[in-house]
Amino acid sequence: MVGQPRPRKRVASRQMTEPWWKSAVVYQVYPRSFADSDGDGIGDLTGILQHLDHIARLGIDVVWLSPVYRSPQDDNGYDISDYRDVDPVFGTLEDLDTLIKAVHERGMKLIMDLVVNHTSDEHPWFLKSKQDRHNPKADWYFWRDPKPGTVPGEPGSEPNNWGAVFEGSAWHWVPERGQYYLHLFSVKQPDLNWDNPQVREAVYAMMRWWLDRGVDGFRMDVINFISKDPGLPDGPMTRTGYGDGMPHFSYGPQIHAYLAEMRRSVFEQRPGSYLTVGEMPGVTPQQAREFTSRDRGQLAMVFQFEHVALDQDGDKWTPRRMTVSDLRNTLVKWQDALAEDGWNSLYWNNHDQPRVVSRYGNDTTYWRESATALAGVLHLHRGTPYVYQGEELGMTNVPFADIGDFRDIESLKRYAEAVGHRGADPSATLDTLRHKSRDNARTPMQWTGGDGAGFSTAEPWIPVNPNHVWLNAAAQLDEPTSVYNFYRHLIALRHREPLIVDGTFELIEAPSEQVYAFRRRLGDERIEVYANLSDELVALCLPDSGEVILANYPASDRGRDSLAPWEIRAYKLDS
Ligand code: TEU
Repeated sequence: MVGQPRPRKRVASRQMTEPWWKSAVVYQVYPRSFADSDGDGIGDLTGILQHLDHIARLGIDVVWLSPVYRSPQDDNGYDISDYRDVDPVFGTLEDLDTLIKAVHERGMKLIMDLVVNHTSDEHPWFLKSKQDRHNPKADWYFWRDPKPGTVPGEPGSEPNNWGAVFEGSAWHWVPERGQYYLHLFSVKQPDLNWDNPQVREAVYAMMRWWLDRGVDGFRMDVINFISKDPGLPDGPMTRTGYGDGMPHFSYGPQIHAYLAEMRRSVFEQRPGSYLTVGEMPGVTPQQAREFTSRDRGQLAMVFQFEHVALDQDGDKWTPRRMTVSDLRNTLVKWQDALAEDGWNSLYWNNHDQPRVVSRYGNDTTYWRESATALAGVLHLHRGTPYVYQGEELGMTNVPFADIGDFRDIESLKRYAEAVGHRGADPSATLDTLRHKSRDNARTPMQWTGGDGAGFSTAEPWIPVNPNHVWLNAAAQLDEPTSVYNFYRHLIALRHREPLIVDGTFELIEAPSEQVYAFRRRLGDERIEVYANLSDELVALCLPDSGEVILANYPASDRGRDSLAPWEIRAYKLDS
């Protein structure tokens, strides 16, 4: 399926004054689940190459590749044992060079995932570090003695009370050293000690090496966790029986210093302009503005989490009803906070989030309408939109049959902890996983309605969603009203209308709680967006002039004084 390279022209005038990434749309590929070229049931780099035209045809500017580095795959590649090589499961370094070249030939850019809060416990740095307390890498990770007066290695002797994201304590005992090491995620993901200048320089050198290889930037995994409060104090107790360390590492004392140093050591030396997006759980609008401000320029943008936490109460396993007002208030707050300075990223989905059409939309009766309405709302905001593989088809959550269908370390640990240790009801626990498991995002990309969804000729590493028989790329490419063509139209619109990139944002007060309406304005032009985010028809007055530039219902069905369930309409008007 590799076609001829298709160099594309871009609006040149504005790009001279703005960084290019402000008018870009990014597509995230999760390589394990995108396309399997060699029939082992696992996606790979050649599979991505073979389907690159799917991404190019959508109008995408940047491909973000989730990790393909050498890795024991404890957390599907977010546990890296060699930053300068490709894991054999995905191919070779040459395959990656070929992919980078093919991406560039199509007028697109490629950014890599940078996972440097932690390495794998199989990384040579860690293997060295754990040997004893005096080796040259002894201080490259967080090593601490057991709590005084306790039995080393026994529960209760951990250096502090922090829990790990993937269950249990954040500390692991290593008899060789007679010490614990810190792992905020799995036990196979030890945290790097960024307070050691050698660690920082090793990371920067690796980043320069990738830029030399031709990559155009980085998505930086939990980059706000790299600076920890010295002393690593206990955190407030949570329902898990462990303390929450977030207050002591999510915005640590050196975070600005380290990101500024990274900017100087890696990016400022070069003539190009790079897309850097920092994944930052817990980041506030004010902090995001500091990280992305024009003056500091530490990062191009950050991924915040507030709008994807509205259906949970504290932790992700405790559900709460999301309301349209919550969603609107959150999105508006972020638009306002970064209006004058800084820049937003815009996303519904990624490899960690359940599918948005199942989560905030209606994936049965109004599947197409809600998938397109949510897409339209997001893409017409100010910021850089991200599309996660399959989102452009309206892919849904997955009816996982039992725990044997899940693969994600987080889901498996959660189940073992809840059912195995706490005696929770297995079927209730499974139900929570069906709603919130990261595996919802990780089932194979649905290319066709055939066996294996066109993803693989072998049995895929994780089951295919049964709805691939009707929900797939082949069924949507030539169907004008498909979710895919709606995304294509949205991306083209952004590239055509400077006001979607640069225009100001303001909320339009709507008569119904279920309607989200907003205005974008630039010079004497404006766009008004009206979206009904509910299953009910709502009455409201819509503009009686202007051009409808976006709609998900046919013209013949559009009323002037109402919006049908999940209807979205955008008007272009002269002020
Ligand atoms: O995720 C960081 C993170 O804190 C969360 O998104 C987390 O994975 C999820 O919400 C748990 O409920 C990043 C990566 O995106 C994720 O895939 C990795 O597992 C994690 O870091 C560790 O590298």
